[in-house]
Amino acid sequence: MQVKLNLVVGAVAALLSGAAMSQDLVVKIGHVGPTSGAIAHLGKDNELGARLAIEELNAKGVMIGGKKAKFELLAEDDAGDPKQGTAAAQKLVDSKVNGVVGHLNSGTSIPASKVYSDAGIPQISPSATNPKFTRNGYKTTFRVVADDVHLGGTLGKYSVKELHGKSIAVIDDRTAYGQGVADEFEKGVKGAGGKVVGREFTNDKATDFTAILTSLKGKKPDVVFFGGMDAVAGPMLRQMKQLGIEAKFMGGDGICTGELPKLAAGTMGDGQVVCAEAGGVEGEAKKSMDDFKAKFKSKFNVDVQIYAPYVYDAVNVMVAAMAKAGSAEPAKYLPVLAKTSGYKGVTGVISFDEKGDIKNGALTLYTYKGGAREQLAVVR
Ligand code: ABU
Repeated sequence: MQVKLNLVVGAVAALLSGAAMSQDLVVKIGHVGPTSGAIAHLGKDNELGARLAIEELNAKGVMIGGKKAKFELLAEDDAGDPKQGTAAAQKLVDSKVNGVVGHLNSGTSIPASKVYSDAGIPQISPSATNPKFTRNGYKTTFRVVADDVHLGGTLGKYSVKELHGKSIAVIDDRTAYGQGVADEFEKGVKGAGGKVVGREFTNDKATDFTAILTSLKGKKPDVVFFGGMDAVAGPMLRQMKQLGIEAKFMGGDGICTGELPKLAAGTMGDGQVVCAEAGGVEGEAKKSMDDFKAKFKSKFNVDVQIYAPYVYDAVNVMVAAMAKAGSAEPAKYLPVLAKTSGYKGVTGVISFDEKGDIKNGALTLYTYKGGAREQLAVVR
């Protein structure tokens, strides 16, 4: 008798748990960044931002259309390479993801945006800053950071007005990001009445800059701007020191990372480097960013490099739109995502304009002292 009763109880419990499971809604969020290669430290930083958001959302329990959502992260590595970027995008589309956060680089985010657009899948980049990313007319494309027109232009003006640069040299790595931000920097310099005395280029895998630095040294630059990433900027700083080039060194968000002092192997002078993150918070809003960084460190035992908080916000903005739309189906929540307005994230307030760009995006200017990044100013 007791055995029969146990069987019945077990069967009912199994049925109930099966019913509960069938009520759950599995929501797949794709993430893509370079988790291998020279800037793997930045790709991993971004991916951890996504992991943290997903873990918290699952722990909190989010209801979408009356069902409890179970979020799954599908993380892909594009190695910062445009071809691998589109392959990773297609893989995520084939896996029927509900949305994508990424990619990290402009050079991968731009070609991948067509793949997502063709599939009708929303994509939010947390860090791609080339303006072209949101200018292809795709309704699925969003970003939560300021673009290189703002970033490069502001740094160009800063080099003339604040650093009092008289002879400014520009180098870029010929990527979509590096060349684009360097072009905007140059426009900013000229707009502020400054003079660009030389322009050189390298590539994003180069390690020896002796020839271009020697050529620029002859022009006696007091500021050198580099459009590219920290993995190239670090060795470039080392070689500037070896060649006795005493200039200030500037760059965009690609060099403005926690890793830069290590990559430069102690050759950066205090205050020598000035760079900008394509976002930022000030005043009371700074606490949420600081709290995020402390939580990130305690969970993963590593410091935020730069864009993990923006990835975290991008995932949460996407999920907020799903919850509001009552559906994780891309076609249903996309119009709600596009209307995102006044979302309070750890990186500040997020509202999208008609192109999918963040409205009123901020920049944070930094320098480095004693091997640590130090905030100079937040500008809009
Ligand atoms: N924004 C700097 C790094 C990513 C990119 O735009 O390529």
